[in-house]
Amino acid sequence: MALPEYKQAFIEASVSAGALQFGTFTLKSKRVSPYFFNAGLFHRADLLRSISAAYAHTLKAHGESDPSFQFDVLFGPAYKGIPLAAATVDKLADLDLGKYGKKSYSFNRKEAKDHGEGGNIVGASLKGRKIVIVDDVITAGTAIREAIEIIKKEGGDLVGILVAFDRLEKLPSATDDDGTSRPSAIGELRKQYGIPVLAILTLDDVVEYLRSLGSEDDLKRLDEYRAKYNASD
Ligand code: OMP
Repeated sequence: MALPEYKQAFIEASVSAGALQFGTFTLKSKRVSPYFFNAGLFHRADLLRSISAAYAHTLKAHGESDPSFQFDVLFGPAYKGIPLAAATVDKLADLDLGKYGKKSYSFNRKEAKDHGEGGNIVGASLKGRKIVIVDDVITAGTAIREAIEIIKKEGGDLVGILVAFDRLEKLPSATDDDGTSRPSAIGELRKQYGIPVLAILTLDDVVEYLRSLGSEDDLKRLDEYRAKYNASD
């Protein structure tokens, strides 16, 4: 099946930005991965525009498939989520000003502030509002769970999660690379919170891309990694 145009454009932008890298990388979860997705590299204007367009189209498409899905605020966890949430809300307004023109973004401070406006949230207040988290990557789900805690503490109503890249990996455990199958980080979030967890790209898209390039070595290393960490659902 052909990929939607925005997805194809996003894969091409990821490659051109060098955001999709192959090699040996130690992840936050201590897993040693043969690839890494670095959303921090979308800093050039044309690349930022391509990632924000892909986020915005993903959200819009979900809203069209489920008209009951409504949100007020895109929350970008510090630091990497901050420009992503701001650029995405701007892009949504470009897509449909009537529908998205009054949506907001906000983010957390990493350090508490006790002067000026005070508080740990910059941008829209989360209290009583419907919130979508916009972040870069989900591996074991730790970063997203931290963001969820912030939203809870601020009295926000979490209605969805949107990431650029879902690595389709399983939840962490004490013996993380024991090869046993466990549920996916994203699947558990969906189940636990009963909300949509949306991704522009997943590992499956990368595998497809490598196949189209005929990169057998990278594919083999990815297969070995998947045998250890891929989720069972
Ligand atoms: P978890 O907290 O394990 O879900 O890891 C997600 C975070 O790891 C992301 O917010 C990134 O900071 C970082 N990361 C990437 O940016 N790209 C990757 O391909 C993998 C990771 C990672 O360390 O797992």
